[in-house]
Amino acid sequence: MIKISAPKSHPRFLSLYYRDLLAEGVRIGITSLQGLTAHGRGETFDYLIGEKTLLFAKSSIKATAALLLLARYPVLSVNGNTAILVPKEFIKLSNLVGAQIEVNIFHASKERERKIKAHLEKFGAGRVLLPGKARISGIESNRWMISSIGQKKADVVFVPLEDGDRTQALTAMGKKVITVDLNPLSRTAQTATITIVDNIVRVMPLLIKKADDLKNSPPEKLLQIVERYDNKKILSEALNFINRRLHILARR
Ligand code: PTJ
Repeated sequence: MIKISAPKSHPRFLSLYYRDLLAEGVRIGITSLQGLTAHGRGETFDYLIGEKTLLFAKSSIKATAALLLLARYPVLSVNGNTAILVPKEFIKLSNLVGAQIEVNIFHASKERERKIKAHLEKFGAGRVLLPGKARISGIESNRWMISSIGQKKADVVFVPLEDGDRTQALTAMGKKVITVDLNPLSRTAQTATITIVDNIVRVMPLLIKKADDLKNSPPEKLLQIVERYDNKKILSEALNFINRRLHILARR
């Protein structure tokens, strides 16, 4: 049972709730301590976009749903933050699009990997892959270790909440990479095939709904959605939105 420190009537209740959830994640050995600071970075950008799912994020969510449905072998990569924030949603999405779930963490800990796997299984996950002997070439962080029946085989990899070295390396291996990152300037946001600039807790239910809506669409329609999508344009829309919003707020 998570101990929530704020009353439900508090104007920032949701924000406090997710902080408590992450603190609980650290307490039960799922989330890294660094995950708390990463969340703080995300919160800053969430303030800048007004804590809403904006049109540019909706376009990315639609393209993500289409790409995951088209994928031959999609893999959803889970870390210590996403495991505690959206475990049920990860499982639902993996079932809907027929994707593998693979644990892949930056701050090395075999024990935390096992705990993340067990946590997802507790929520009903069928198969959760752990990093194995396969590797992502070109990176030196702990994330280089991957499963030979997970990311190694994947054509599309979903890697939310990371600002790092993996996206470019996966792209160099010929894979398409999707991320969720509130910071449109992060390395991962800038180099992914699709970047959803929004909070993961708002994204996952919308992504599940969109994948469900599109799941019986003909492949030509899904392909058209993916081909029309332009990530550079989406990132500049996000930055322009923040820029305009700050100008308006500063003039008040
Ligand atoms: O469990 P581990 O060891 O894999 O560690 C996970 C973290 C998240 C600590 C690790 O991947 C990391 O250090 O990530 P970064 O480099 O801080 O990048 C995380 C990115 O996600 C940042 O650009 C944040 O702005 C963004 N972010 C944080 N919280 C959210 C978010 N984006 C969307 N929704 C959030 N809730």
